[in-house]
Amino acid sequence: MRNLSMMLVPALAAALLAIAGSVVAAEGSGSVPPRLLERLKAMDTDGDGAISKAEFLANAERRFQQLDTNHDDVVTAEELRAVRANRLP
Ligand SMILES: [Ca+2]
Repeated sequence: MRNLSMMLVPALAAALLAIAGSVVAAEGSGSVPPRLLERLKAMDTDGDGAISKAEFLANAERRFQQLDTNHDDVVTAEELRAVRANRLP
């Protein structure tokens, strides 16, 4: 469960940014790291400049499916380590 909490931190940060203002507004502030901004833009699938609950949940589902490599509907520490090990620096 501890590892799942680590995964949720970036997702919650993205949700809070979406609630605080639109993606466009965040881009103009200069305070959002470019990588996070790109992730927010990718979540905004309808391109309206904001992340709806449906867009947020769809992104979370995609991320979960990517992490759950054996598709047993559970993400284990081993699966998280494998994903991290395969990331490029
Ligand atoms: Ca949107």
